[in-house]
Amino acid sequence: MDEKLEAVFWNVQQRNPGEVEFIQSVKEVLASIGPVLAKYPKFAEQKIIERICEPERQIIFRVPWQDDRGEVQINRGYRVQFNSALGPYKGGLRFHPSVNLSIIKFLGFEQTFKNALTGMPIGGGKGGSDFDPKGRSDDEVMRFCQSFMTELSRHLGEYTDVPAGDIGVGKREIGYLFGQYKRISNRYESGVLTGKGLSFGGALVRTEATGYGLGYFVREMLAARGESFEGKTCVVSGAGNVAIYAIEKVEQLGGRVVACSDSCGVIIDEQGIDLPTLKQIKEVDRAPIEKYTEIRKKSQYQRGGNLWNIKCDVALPCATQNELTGRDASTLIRNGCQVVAEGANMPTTPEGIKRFIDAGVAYAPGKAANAGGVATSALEMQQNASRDAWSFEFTDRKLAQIMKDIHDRCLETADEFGVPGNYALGANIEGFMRVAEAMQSLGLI
Ligand code: NDP
Ligand code: 2IT
Repeated sequence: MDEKLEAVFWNVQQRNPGEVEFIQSVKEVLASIGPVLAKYPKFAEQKIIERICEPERQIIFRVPWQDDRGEVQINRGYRVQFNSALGPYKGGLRFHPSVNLSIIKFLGFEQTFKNALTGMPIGGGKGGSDFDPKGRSDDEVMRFCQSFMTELSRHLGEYTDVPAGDIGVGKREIGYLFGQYKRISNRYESGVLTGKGLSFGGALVRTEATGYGLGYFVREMLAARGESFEGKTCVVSGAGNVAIYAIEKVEQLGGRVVACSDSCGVIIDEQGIDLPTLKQIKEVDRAPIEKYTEIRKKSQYQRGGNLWNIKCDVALPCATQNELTGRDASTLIRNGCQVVAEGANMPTTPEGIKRFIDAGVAYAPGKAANAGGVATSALEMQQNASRDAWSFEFTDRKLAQIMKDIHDRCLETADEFGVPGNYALGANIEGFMRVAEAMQSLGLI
């Protein structure tokens, strides 16, 4: 890392003790932008980098609610409004027992650059709670969402901060959250949340967007190597929103997904994952993936198994942060994997990334490869603002074009800075420059 950046990074570590994930994400970006400062020293002036590493606002609040037995439960809510140089804060809400300030800050930091890469007018933010929706009834989830939004609503607005889903937050939760916002504000402000149901201002393709976008991005990565999905074997971690629609798109584009996973285990189906079965189990029944083997008799289940041990050409981590380690990367490389693209945020550890890049594997970071979700959220905001509703095909074409543009910009920027083919550096540099340029124009903010 460049000396000036070392000093900034040291300061970030001192100011945010114990925030392991946040510090990891900052380090990854700062380690990439040395060449930008060499070429454009203006970005080191006025402490732009120091400012980018400090969230504009961090909100932490109590979320009291009552469970079905009448017992009072207390969770902690978060919203980190990271950077609004490019537009209103934009980014999802995560409900998962592992949520803490470090995780929300890393997600908000990443989101800032991701949103910049989309080229759309959205700043970066993230929020959530340590609430665990697993095993909770719909009524409990509703009561939790209502209490969460009762506080959060003070900080939102279509021109201020626009949340969406992430782990543990899908259409059901967004519905309850929107209902409570509407009730408190007495405004039908459609653009205040994205990922809404189609009956109350949602947009076609938003459900599929992150996974589909990932598929389009990988199609471009393969094309850049003179290849296509045809005949390629893929593995996808996770079995949630991102994973399911990544599998769907890979299959549509001619690839075969032979394995996926959830937090309990791995499913291997050599004939290709059967999507109707997977959707029924995870989207409708909200059940463990193990159930898949009851329906697809030739598939196998490995409780606690490691998905990255399965031979593949393309690996798509779509579950959670730091799920793919240096050792997993080595296994994938040894097994001939050529392309890795992140549907999740920061799923590959720093050691894993290093091994992929050193081995010449085409590696795309989440902030580029999974940007289709938030980009389609921005399309939903566009439709809400104009009270319009676009067709699936029209929106999907826009999504595919956005992903191609992000892919091409990453490669062009990597070329410009002398690291051809390095998507990670290309994405970090391009995202950083867009945010930094806007911050510079806006004065000392
Ligand atoms: P979901 O809640 O729909 O699915 C998450 C999946 O990952 C589940 O299958 C879950 O298993 C599995 N998982 C395994 N280990 C963990 C763990 N330790 N913590 C949480 N989940 C785990 O979430 P999404 O598909 O929406 O999100 C997946 C990833 O994609 C996240 O990193 C998210 O930040 C990122 N992302 C999401 C976008 C979106 O639009 N939704 C956009 C861009 C990125 P189980 O079923 O057992 O819970
Ligand atoms: O990580 C992400 O980009 C998301 N969870 C989606 C955010 C959004 O506002 O659509």
